[in-house]
Amino acid sequence: FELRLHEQFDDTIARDQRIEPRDWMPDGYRRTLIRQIAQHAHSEIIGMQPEGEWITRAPSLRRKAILFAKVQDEAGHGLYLYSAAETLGADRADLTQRLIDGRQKYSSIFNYPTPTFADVGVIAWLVDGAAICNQVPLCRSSFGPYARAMVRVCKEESFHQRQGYELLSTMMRGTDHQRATVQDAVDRWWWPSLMMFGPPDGDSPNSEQSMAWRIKRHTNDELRQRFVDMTVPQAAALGVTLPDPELRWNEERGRHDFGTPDWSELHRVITGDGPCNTERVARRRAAHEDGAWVREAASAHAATQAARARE
Ligand code: FAQ
Repeated sequence: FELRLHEQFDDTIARDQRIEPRDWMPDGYRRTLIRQIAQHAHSEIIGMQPEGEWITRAPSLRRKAILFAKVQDEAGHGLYLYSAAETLGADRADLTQRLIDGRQKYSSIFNYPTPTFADVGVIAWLVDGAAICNQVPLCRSSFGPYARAMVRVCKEESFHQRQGYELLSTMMRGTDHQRATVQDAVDRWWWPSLMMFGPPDGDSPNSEQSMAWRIKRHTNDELRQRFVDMTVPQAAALGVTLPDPELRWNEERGRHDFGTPDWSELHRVITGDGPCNTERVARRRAAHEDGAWVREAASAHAATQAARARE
């Protein structure tokens, strides 16, 4: 019987149709999805911190309102993603506990500091830009709830990216100091943004199986290349330099050649030793502990409501 179910699953994948929560699926498929979706959700939630630090210091009410809305969108993305993980049988409280105990990962990119307001613009331009490159193909991911969550997330991230570009183009039309601040931020974020796509294909243990299951649609290196090709003309239009002496157009390939990120840095950041790992997780843990009374009150209220409904 299980063999028949497995055949049905393989057939659904081969016909490029969606697997839904009610459908039978191999344990490995479920585990891989819970891992990726949980890491993705954690990234959105931890990702509120680097930019969130600028909400009280944004230089105008307009910039403050925009930043508030962006950070709030990220909270929303985290919540859709935790809901998608719940459809696979994961428990949200358990996922949060795993994050704050350091047993589950989140994106390396959010372990870098944001010392200037230009970082806010560069995160939106490069980090949201990389997120869009990575996530647009996930709208066709084989698991229905994940793919559908990605549609709205990508739309909102397109707004984020454009506002970042607009912020940076305003600063680039400003003073020499503002231009230098933008360039400095680009220099710091460029390589970490390339690392967001994950290790190189030869070193990516999950890619082959995730591609076969059509969870992932492209390899890490394919998406990294796509991001470079998309970003180079945008950098030129802004008037900033990307800090890679090997970056050049390759006429034959019809793509850009670029240098190799420092993979030992990615490894260090993923394993907890990035510039802000301790601070980010400590802050998430403190927020979780500070919110305990809200969860208790909400559960007590729900229990009272349920008891009333039974009366
Ligand atoms: N950071 O075999 P692979 C955002 C881990 S966007 C940390 O290649 P896979 C929006 C990987 O999980 C950021 N860990 O793995 C936003 C695996 O770990 P495990 C989030 C990384 O899954 C913008 C191991 O290394 N986006 O939040 C990283 O096939 C602005 C081996 O790697 C997503 O999560 C990394 N960079 O490919 C928010 C997108 N790279 O558990 C706020 C969905 C790899 O086996 C502000 N995820 N690892 O020990 C994916 O597309 C994939 O999971 C990849 C990794 C491409 C990230």
